[in-house]
Parts: sequence; structure tokens; C-alpha cells
Amino acid sequence: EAKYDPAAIEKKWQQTWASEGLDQTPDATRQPKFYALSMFPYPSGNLHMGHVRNYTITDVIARVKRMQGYRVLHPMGWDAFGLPAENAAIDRGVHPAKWTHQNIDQMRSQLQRLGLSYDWNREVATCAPDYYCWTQWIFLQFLAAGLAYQKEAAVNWDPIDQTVLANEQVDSEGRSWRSGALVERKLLKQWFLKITDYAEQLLQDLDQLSGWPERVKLMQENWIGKSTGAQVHFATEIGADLTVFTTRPDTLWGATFMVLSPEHPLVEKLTAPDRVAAITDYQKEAAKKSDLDRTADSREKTGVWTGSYALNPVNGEKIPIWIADYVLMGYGTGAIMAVPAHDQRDFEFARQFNLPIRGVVQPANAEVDANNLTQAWTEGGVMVNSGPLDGLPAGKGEGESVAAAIAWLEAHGKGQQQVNYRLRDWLISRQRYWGVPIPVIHCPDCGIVPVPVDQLPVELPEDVAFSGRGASPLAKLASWTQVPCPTCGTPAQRETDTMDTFIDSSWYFLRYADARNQQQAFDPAKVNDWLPVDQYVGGIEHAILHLLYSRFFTKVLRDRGLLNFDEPFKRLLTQGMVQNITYKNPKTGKYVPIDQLSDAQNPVDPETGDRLEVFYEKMSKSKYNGVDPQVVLGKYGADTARMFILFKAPPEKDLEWDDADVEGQFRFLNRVWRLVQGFVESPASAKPSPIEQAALSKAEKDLRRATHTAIKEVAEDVADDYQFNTAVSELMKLSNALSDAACPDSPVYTEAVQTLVLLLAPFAPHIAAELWQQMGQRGSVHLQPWPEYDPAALIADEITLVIQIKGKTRGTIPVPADASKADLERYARESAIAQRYLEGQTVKKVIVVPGKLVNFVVA
Ligand code: ANZ
Ligand code: ZN
Repeated sequence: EAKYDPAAIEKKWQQTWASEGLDQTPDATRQPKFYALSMFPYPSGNLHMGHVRNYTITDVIARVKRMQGYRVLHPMGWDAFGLPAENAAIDRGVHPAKWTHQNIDQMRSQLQRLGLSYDWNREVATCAPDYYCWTQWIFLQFLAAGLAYQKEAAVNWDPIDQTVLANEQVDSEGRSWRSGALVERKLLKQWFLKITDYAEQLLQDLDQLSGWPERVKLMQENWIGKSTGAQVHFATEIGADLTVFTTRPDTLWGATFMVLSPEHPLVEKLTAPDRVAAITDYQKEAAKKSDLDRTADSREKTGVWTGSYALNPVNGEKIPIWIADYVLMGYGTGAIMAVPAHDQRDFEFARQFNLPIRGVVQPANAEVDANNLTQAWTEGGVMVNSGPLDGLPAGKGEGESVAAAIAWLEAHGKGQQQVNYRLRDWLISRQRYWGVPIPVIHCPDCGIVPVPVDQLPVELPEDVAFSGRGASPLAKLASWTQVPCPTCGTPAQRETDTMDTFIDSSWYFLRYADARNQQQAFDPAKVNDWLPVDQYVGGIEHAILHLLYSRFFTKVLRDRGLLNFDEPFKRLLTQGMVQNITYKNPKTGKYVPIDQLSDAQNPVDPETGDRLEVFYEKMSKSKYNGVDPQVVLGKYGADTARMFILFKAPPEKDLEWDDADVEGQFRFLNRVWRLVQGFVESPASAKPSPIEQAALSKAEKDLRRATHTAIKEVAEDVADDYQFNTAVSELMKLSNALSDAACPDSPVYTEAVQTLVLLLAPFAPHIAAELWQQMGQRGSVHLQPWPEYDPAALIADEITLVIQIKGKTRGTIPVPADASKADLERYARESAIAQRYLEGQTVKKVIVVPGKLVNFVVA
């Protein structure tokens, strides 16, 4: 009897599957399609447990769907551009391309050890010219549609290294990670994509995504941040109007001053000569602060008066115009009407600078006096001091007073209804090397000229120097930047910015449908066939950006006639984190590695002697609680690792690592192994014979019921909400039933063993393939149809019980065959028949004949 040797069989089957092309995607047929997709990894070089969990979940889904008769697309690739590769080049002198490809090779072989059923013929790497050629082509589609443009924007500028920094390279104190210099904000011309044109659709179409977690949809909704209200125009002394966005136009009669963002374009003109110095000083201070700092609720309000006034359009009142940093240029119009009585920030500002506060919403039950407030009154009430609005019920947002105010503004030409979104256009320029070059040329005569499509891709030059200082390596390479204008031939300059890597990942799921196409980004027919993705699986950290950008790209490409669907991902599963135990010193905040503890049951800090806190946290290097997948695979094999991960928690929940449970799954697979070995060696395995349910013995019926219950339960568990943990429990139950079965020579036993291996196949694909082969079955277990349950087999054995009253038969009821005498009497008493005939009678005696009848003797 051979021992279960995962290392040997896993290698054997991985090679067999690869050479037989088992996981290749079938061509379009009449079979229904299923597109199962994991979020592709950044090739950091090492697979971690979070990856293993993500990919295992998707793999089980793909395998189940294949057995259920779908043609499945299940691809994998690499999100391969980005900063770490460039940093490796700067720190270690390895070219980013070399570093990236080494990492990809290493991670690919780690992935292959997991037995994931990927179609590797469709592998994509976003840094490969045959991929980014089409990223550039798609960018040109955006440019042609007027959805890509350049505009001045603030970037993080390191004054020592003389370079732009990504947000990730600036620490929480605002210093460069490399030089340590305080980062400045500098205005540079940057490329943007006009995602704001799609704000409303991105919001509305969330309704189509019934297969997404509510939490993710809510995060997207908040990010898009739709507000309805009004624009109101205020006349000023300089002729130009100041326009504000407000969600509470009904409070206009309570606006007692205005506040502009320090960056507002009209500040200079509105500033009185004697206020210039104070205003410019304040502007400089504000420029140093982040938006987050500026809008923090706890901050004391600061600001400066411009020295000029605006006219409140409803009553012609002169109100002073201030600037203050709590008003941001990036939202609304960058100017507000301040209503201190009903907006807390305005209230604090008014108190700080002694500006008038006028209540216009009176709380209904008069518990608060609107003209004598200790804080802003932001709830409802009745409009007062508001001319035509007086007496109307005041509400936030859709209240009657708001509608009345908008009607008034529109009738008097002082404003109009307005919808505003928090969503901003997407800044995609990066002043870095390791990204997709933006395919345009700047010509002194023609302006921005797209690189002609037949000249794509604009390839990254290889021989560049990486110092981390000065302009991006591309900008320093004259041989690359200096080109003739494609339109007029005049000496011109290539764009040297590269694209945000989020662009690369905004369309990779389309490329998989036609990954080797050399003529097009993809054949629309193929993409329309395979997409949308039926099940997308990935981390919650992508809830906003990646998913929003991918939705945006899909809609733009649809509007360019390249796709025929609105949403790229029909269903989304955000898997929980993989956590492990950590030991933390509550006083110092330091984590202690487990191997430094002298007593893990009673953990103390070896340096300070402090008692350590013990809890589960996401695995990470800095907390010393990571478990290396390679170690687990080496010890137990991929099948055990997969089974543990699937069994330990439902996919969307956090998972707590537990070595004992890993061991437990290893033992379970060993049990299945021995069970099948025993079966293969028994004479019963040689003679399959048909099963006739009615002719089975009790032992056979019991085992068959267990088999078909497992089929039914596992099918339900793996459908829609993917409760793989309970599915694995069902497999364990079936294996127990097999161990207990008293009919090892029966065809029912054969059926049960085969079913166990079939149901196990998606979860532990290698051992299942091996056992299937050992049982003498032809063809791969992974190409077998998913088993169907026989409803007849689920029914527990029943007999027909006769009910008599005084010896006279009054009817029959079905009861379990193995019911005790007492149970039979109870079933009979509770039956409708007995209830009817015994009503008002006294039962003197009950005669029970097991397996046959119950007779009630009445007076
Ligand atoms: C007057 C007012 C009275 C306001 C009131 C609120 C309450 P949401 O809901 O987030 O869209 N605002 C407008 N533009 C701003 C900017 N650039 N920076 C800072 N604040 C700005 O918020 C809209 C409200 O935020 C607007 O309505 C405006 O204040 C303020 F009782 O106008 B409100
Ligand atoms: Zn030109």
C-alpha cells in the first residue's frame, strides 16, 4: 500500500496537465461561458499567503464551473510597471526590466506549485511592449474622445533631489523618503483623464451590480460623492460675479459673509491695496498644507479679509469677502457663502473674527433660539428672516425650502439648480521611467500630436541612467526625446511622462479574452463573448480606485464602439485577510517574534520583561507573523494548503492561521488516500453494477443517502455564495460515512468512493487526479461532469403505519422505519386522523405493533 506523497503526485500532475493542455480555454461553443478572474499581482518576487488565498478561491470556482459544463476562462498575469522596480534600479543597479522579469519567473513557478488551473497561453505582463502598445492605443482613444487633457497641477517636489515624488514617497511628516527634504507643492503640466464626465453613470450603474458587496458599492458612491444644491451668483465691486456652490440655498438670507479658497483666481483682484501683504502671506502658508489638514474639524479657523464686499443677491446686503484655507479650490467653485448660524465651520469662523450670525431656520419646538446659538443649528425647523421663504418647513437636501429657494434664484436670474460631485479628474502623469510612455509629441507648430498608430508602441529606451535625482530618466535622454513632428516634420519633443500604473490594470481583463492579438488591443467579438467577468476575486484595498477606473474604461470603450456591455465585473468577491497571531508590547508598541519568546503561553518581552498583548493581525513582515507559503507547500503539499485555506473560514471573512488545522487537513487527505487504497485493493472495485434504490439493504441505503446528501450540500455550498468551508465539512462527513459503512462490497460503496473523489477534485486537484487514476477511471477527474444527486436516495426509509380506533382501521401515516414503540405511539397520537376520531374520547389503552399499526382503545 503506497503512502500519500504529495510532493511526488503534485509534481506529476502539474506536468501532466501542462503537457495535455488541460487548463487551456475552450473556443467559443454553445456551452455557456464563465470568466473567473483573480486580481493580478504586482511581481514583487514573492508570493504571500494573501495571494494563495485569493487564487485558491478563484481556482475552486473555475474548476467547479468546468465540471458543471461551462467553458471557463481563467487567466493570470502581472501588473508589472511601477515604482519598486525603479527603486531596485536606483539602489542595486539592476535594470527595472531585468528585476521585473526575474520576479515574474520566480512568482510564476511559485504559483505553478499551487496547482491553479490557469491558461498560461494567455498570460499578460503590463510591462511587455506587446501589451503596452495597446495601453498607448487606448490612451489615444481617450485623447480622440476629448477625455485626455493636460493642465497645470500641483505635484510633490523634492527640492534636494530635484524630482517629482509619488504620494507613496512622501512620509506622514511631508518629507521625501530618499533625501529627507520637506516636500514642496509645485505646479507642473500634468495629464488627466476626464473621469468626471462619467460620474453620473458610474454612480447610476452601481445599481446593476447586485453581485457586489454592498460595502464596496457604498465606498464607490461616497467617492463619487454626488451633492445636489444650487449655484448662486454674488455681484462684487470689481464687476465679476462670485459664484458659489451650496447644498443649502434656502439659507441664503442667513449668509453674512463669503469665503474664498486662498487659490481662488479672483483673490488678487478682490484684494484691497492695504490688504495685499496679509493676503499673500496667508496664501503662502496655505500652500504648504494638505487638503486633509486644511479641512480637519478640530483645527482653529484662520483667514484674512480681502478688504472688499459682495452683494447678497436676495437682499442686496453688503457682505465682506474673506479667504480661508478650510475652503478648498478643488471642490464646487472654490468659494462659499458662509451661513454661520447653520454651518458649523462657518460658525466657528464667525466667532473667531466677530462676524454677524443670523438664524434663518428656527427649530420647531423653540428649544433653541436661532439668534443666540452656542453652535450651528444644522437640523430642520421653519424658515424665518427669509422673505418669501418664511414659514416653509426647512429640511436638509430635498426639503421644500430648498426647492423654493432654487425657484426664487432661477426666477430672478441669480442662480440655478446644480449637481456637484466630489470625484475629480484622474491625474495620470508620472515623472518616472518604469511605466507606459504617453504616446504624444509636442510640436512647436502643431501643438500636441498623437503618435501615429502604426508607430506604436513608443518603446521605453533601455540604456538609461537611474540616479533618483533630477528629471525622470526619460527626460534626460535627448536621443529619445528629440523627434520630428509626425505631422509637419519640425523638430519636436516626445512627451516624457509615463502613465499611472492603474491605467495598465484598467483593461487587462479585456486583453485576456484575446491575449495574443498582434493587430488590435482585442477583437471586440471575443471580448463581447467572454466579458463581463462572471466572478472577480480580490482584496478590499481595491474597492475604490482599481474597480472605479476599470468601470470607467469599460464605459469609455463601450462608447467608442469597442464593447457592448456597461460593467466589467458582474460579481465581486473581496476575500478576507489572512491573519496570524502577534505578540505586541503595549508600552513600546514593538512586536516580538514568536521564536524570541521563552514561554508562548505566558509571553513577556525578552528585553523589557513587559507582558505582551496577544492577538490576530494581518500577516506582515513588520509584525513577524507571516507564514511563507513555500514552507507550507514543502511540508504538506499544495492540496493541504488549499484545503486548509478553504476550510478555515468563508472566503469573505478573515482567516486565522492555525498550524493544528493545517495538520488536520493533511490528516483528512491521508484518510481519503487510505480509504481509496483499501477500495482499489478490494474485489468490489472491479465489478461496477447498477444500483437499484428499492432493492438496497439498510446499510446500503444509509451510505447512499450520505453520498447524495454530500452531492446536494456541496453543490449548494459552492453555488453563488461560495461557502467552501462548509463544502469541505461535507466532504469530511462523506469520508466518515465511508469509514463506517457496513457494505464495502456493494456498488453503493463504489459510488460513494467515486463521488468523494469527484467532489474533492476542485478543492484538492492533485490527490483527486491521482486517486481517480488509481481507481482505474479513464480520463481526467477534472473533465468529469459534476455529480447530480438522486432525490430518491435522500429519503430516509419509511414505512406505512396503520391507525386503528377500537380495532377499526381509520387511515395510515408514513413514519421512519426505525421509529421506537414510544415514537410510533406519539406519531399516531399527533396525526390528524387520531385527533379527529379521538376528540372528546378517553383513551383506555394503546396497542402498538412495531412496523405495522397503532390501535387506540377508547371507552
Ligand atoms: C451654505 C451652507 C449653509 C452650506 C448650510 C452648508 C450648510 P457637500 O454636501 O459635501 O457637497 N462648500 C462648498 N464648496 C466648498 C469648498 N470648496 N470648500 C469647503 N466647503 C465648501 O458640501 C456642500 C457644502 O459645503 C456647501 O453648502 C458649502 O457650504 C460647502 F447651512 O453653503 B454650504
Ligand atoms: Zn508639427
